[in-house]
Amino acid sequence: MDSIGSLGLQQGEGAPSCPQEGLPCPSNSSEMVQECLQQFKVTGAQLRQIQTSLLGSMEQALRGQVGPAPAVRMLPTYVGSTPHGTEKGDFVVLELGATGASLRVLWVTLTGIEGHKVEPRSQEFVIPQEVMLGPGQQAYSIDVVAVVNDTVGTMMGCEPGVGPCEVGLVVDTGTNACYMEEARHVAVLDEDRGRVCISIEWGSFSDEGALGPVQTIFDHTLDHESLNPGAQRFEKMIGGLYLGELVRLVLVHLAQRGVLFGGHTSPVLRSQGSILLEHVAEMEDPSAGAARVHAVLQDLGLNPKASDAEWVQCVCMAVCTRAAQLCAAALAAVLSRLQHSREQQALQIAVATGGRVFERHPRFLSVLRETVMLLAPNCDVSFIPSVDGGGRGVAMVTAVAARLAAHRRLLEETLAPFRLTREQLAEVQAQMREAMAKGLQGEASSLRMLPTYVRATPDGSERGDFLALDLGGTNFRVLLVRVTTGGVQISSQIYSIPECVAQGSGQQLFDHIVDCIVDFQQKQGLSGQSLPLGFTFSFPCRQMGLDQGILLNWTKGFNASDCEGQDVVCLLREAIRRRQAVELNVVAIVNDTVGTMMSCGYEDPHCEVGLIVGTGTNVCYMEELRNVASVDGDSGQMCINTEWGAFGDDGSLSMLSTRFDASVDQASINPGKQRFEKMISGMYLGEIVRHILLHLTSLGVLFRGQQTQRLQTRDIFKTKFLSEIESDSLALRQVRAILEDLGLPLTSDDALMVLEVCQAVSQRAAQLCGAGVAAVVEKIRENRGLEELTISVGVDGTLYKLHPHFSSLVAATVRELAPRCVVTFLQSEDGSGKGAALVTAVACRLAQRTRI
Ligand code: 0WK
Ligand code: BGC
Repeated sequence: MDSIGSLGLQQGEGAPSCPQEGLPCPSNSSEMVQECLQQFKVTGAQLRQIQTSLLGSMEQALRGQVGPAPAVRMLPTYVGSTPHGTEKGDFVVLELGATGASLRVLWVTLTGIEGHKVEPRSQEFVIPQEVMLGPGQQAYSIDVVAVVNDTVGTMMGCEPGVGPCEVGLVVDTGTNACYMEEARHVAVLDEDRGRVCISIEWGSFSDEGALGPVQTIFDHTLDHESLNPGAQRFEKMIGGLYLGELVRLVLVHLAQRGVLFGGHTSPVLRSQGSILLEHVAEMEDPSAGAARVHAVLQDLGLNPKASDAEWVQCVCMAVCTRAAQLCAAALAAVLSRLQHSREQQALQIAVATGGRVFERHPRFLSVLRETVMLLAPNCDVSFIPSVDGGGRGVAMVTAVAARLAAHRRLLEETLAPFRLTREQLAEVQAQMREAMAKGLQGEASSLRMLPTYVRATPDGSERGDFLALDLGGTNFRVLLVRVTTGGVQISSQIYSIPECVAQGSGQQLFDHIVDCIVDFQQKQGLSGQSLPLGFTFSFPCRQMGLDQGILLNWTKGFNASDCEGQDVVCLLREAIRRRQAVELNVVAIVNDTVGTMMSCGYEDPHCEVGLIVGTGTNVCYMEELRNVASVDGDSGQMCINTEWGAFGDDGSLSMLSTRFDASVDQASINPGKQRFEKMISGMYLGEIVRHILLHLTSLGVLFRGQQTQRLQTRDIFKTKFLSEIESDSLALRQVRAILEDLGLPLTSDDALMVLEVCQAVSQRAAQLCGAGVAAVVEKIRENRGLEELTISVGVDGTLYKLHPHFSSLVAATVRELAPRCVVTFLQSEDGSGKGAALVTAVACRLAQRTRI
């Protein structure tokens, strides 16, 4: 028999049904109370079911899935960051309905100085009933910057020092929580990076399957009699507005069964809402003692016996314990969601708590904490009471929004020079064409357009075993290349060139090279054999023949003495001579661009351009001999090594050069040289990013303005970090991990901005590279007077190969600037060592033919 139902308490009237004289005996009384209290007991399994069901609803709502209305709303709040502690300013905050029918106006001053807090000044205004229930519109002119849910204000009001508060939990009149979700998981938001605060609105959670078993007759009565029957069912089991009412309904129920207060109720006790949260908190407060309970019950017009007071305390405890446990189950669902969205098994997080239930109720937080530890054992949760409810938090939301906007503006200003327009890229293309033409004619030009004496790409008839050296990239390699009818077999060995050797004496460098060759020959069982050798030497050389190349200047961190102006082949041969008992036949010296073109040309005869974007950058291509003033002959072609790395050394790129490029150039071992290379290649992009990060830190935009020793360290920000950070598959958390390994004290906002800096720097590099390739292929098309040119470009280099977007950005820029050229980019598999061997093979074939 459902007593509460049949009593029809709609009007809030509670007439006693059981006759006084028929009062149950004490033992039955306690059973009847126990039976009542039992209804509020929630099992671990039930709490887990609520946790799972709520998590399911949260994820369904995040996916924006239609279908049975998700029980929770998951509302994006557009708060994309938590406080840094650098926020400052004066803010007016309006707080509506925090404590029922009131409006609080606050003046909040944020100093931006850690630990230095200015107490907000505030005033509370009661909202007249007619306004509360009135039309709700009153005309005032205030520049509203942010409208914030109290959970968000609570989360944002957290002292930054205690570690990022990324969950806001309010149990006040009502209850709700918010948390920082990965933006890419929020379907309604078209964002794939960063975070956004989501207001869960879990008050409306009402999954019958999960909640049904823990709802009591009192919950149903309360809901039935509420202003919004059927709605906010979860809130009505937790919120401060309802705890007192639940207790009241239980007390009326027990009183009418003669179990409490001698079977008597009172008009006050029968009045809806007569028991407030404060009453419950007081009556339950062990320090208050029975006397206080008596006093409260007497205020309710009751005449309690000692046992009544104890039972009433038990009822209060039962109702509030359940509320705290249900709240814990919901919070555990949020923690599980955070573990999911951050792919973190173990989660350490701070939860900001706010609301009168936390402030007033003696045990709510401890029951909540214990239950969360049971339901989310892998989460290390610290609960941070919000200092002044939402006020400071709301000001913080506005301040953070203002900080983000200001930082965004400064970031855009800093990166604007890296965002090249089509016009600027077309200008680079035109400038490069002009420099190419001048270089070919031997006129002053930053492009030296060096003849390579490679007149043809392989025709597949090459055969034999060749040694090849590959110097100038990330690795120095010695290779054995076997060219047979079945194709090309390569075995190679990587050797290091220590910085002290690369920047030591030329003799030391070439002796080191010969040592490596000898070591390789021994390992390959080639000792004593004098195989034809092709030398990929990736530095600007003026060649007078295939096996003669004068080093014009070192680049890429090499600076060995007594080499510039020398014939590199001679330097190698002298080193071979110094190392007795070694015989090597140096046949050809080629640039790595040429080696790459030849290597790819062996597979694709359309390959007539070689491009390197690695430690350095450069391009070569097959030019019509008639256009090469420094080489006799008007027919046929010759491969030209443009040495475009030096493009702009005459100042023609100054319109694009930024203060960061200037810093990198000044700190390099060849200031003023290789300006184009220093905007594009792997040796420099990391340094450009580092200088930008230093600048943004000095503006307070990054790392809370804290300059770190690590970031001041040259070359600490490797270019490979750009490729890693920009990889689409990397969640922001992994970006943070890379930066944390660098000892940078960063927030997720910082990680997002570092990502944008990397994107801007690598995009400019790829576009400039694309503008250069467009100039070269357009030159070839015009050379051949073609309407449309189909051509392949052989490419090598770590940056081009490993960066997630570089190659597609280069191709897109070429399509944009050379629409009449159909360009295929072929990534070289075997490096230019194979190309050097093929050049040697062609030379040997041609030499043999002349000998016959
Ligand atoms: C691999 C080639 C080598 C070239 C290098 C450039 O075999 O000749 O110098 O690519 O790329 P890096 O190693 O500088 O990234
Ligand atoms: C060198 C070129 C080389 C390029 C790519 C530049 O620094 O000057 O000769 O082709 O790097 O390795």
